[in-house]
Amino acid sequence: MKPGRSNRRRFLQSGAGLGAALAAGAGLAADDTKPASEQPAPDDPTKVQGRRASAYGERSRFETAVRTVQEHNSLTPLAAMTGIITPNALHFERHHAGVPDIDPRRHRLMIHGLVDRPLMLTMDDLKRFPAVSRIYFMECSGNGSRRTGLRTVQEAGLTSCAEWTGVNLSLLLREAGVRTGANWIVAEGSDAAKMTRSVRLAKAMNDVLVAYGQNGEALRPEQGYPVRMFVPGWEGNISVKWLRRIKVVDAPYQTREETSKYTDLMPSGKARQFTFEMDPKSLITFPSGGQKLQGPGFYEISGLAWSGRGAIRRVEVSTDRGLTWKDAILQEPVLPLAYTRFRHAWKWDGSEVVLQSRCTDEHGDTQPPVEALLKARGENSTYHFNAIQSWKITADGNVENGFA
Ligand SMILES: Nc1nc2c(c(=O)[nH]1)N[C@H]1C(S)=C(S)[C@@H](COP(=O)(O)O)O[C@H]1N2
Ligand SMILES: [Mo]
Repeated sequence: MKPGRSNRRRFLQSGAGLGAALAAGAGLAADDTKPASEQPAPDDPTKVQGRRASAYGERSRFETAVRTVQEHNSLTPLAAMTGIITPNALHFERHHAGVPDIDPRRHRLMIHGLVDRPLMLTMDDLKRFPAVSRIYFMECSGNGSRRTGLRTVQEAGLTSCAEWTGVNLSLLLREAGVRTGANWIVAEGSDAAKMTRSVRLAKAMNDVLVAYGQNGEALRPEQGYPVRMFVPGWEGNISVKWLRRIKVVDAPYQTREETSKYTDLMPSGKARQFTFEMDPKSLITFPSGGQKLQGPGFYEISGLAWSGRGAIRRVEVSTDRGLTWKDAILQEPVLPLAYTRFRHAWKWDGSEVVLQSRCTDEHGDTQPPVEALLKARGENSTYHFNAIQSWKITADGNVENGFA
């Protein structure tokens, strides 16, 4: 028999199972004490007029994935994501002083310092410049730094990927006229944290965006409405939200966020500073911690890979705790500094296994095993944790932290 046919038969069998499940839910009576959103769906949707169009859309009431909200941040539910784009309502958040409430009509972006023509831009001014849209991941440098592994992939959800729209910072800097002697810029936010970070001029002139659009609509307030700086591939902290000022300067400003925070104390006792680029990282999102496999058989292992230095070239998957590795399929598009979705066909034999993924970027940089990373970085550094993650699947199908 052709493999295609046996697959088809298997799908038909599971289809029959699905039908049975639907039938079991059939005949649920409407309950007048509950709002419409809690009523059972009609047994036969072809027999009832659907609801009316709505002014601003919402997902199906049966979809329940949400961000994990913590004190100063929220985590994207990576296991529920399809493809490479994070919907705006589920983009991770990291706020040092909450989400400010900003009226875009009163917001200004000032560009000054070592420039010939200082600028004071309204949002309307900004939107008159030629715009660009590009897809980029973002990751907080503190993401997934639990050295003893993850219980769920959402614990490493301080990362998301979106299409960002705005003006190339290089264009604004050319408009202002950068003077000789300028080597860095300093960007400042208008939240109560007044987040301030220094960026090398070379990067600012290369691919940094002054972004006001996110996945086809205005930035969400959580992501920096009405305008943020977006620094592709670099640690999330540097993408200053609620951007109000860019000063062109000769040297970095040594702000709190680049001295006491966002530096990595190494075993030598010296700290690494300005560790801007995010290292290559991958996460298997299915199967992942907290999920349960319904018995042996075919599964598509799937996950996300990214690198702050360029495009992902290869993702390997191991189903035997790193003894052997196989190349996963990279789902198009494979874009630089964006998520790459990988997929790997796998047949689970029902025995206890440990799944791992390892990505390599276009420069040949790859992910280290946890032990190697800890040896190199020591005990005091927690940022930029990109070690290989492990998921253990127990014989009864439970997916757990595979750290050993
Ligand atoms: N003004 C301002 N910008 C900021 C922050 C902040 O608290 N204030 N947090 C930073 C950090 S630590 C990260 S990881 C990213 C998070 O961006 P997001 O909330 O859009 O995911 O924004 C950065 N930009
Ligand atoms: Mo961050």
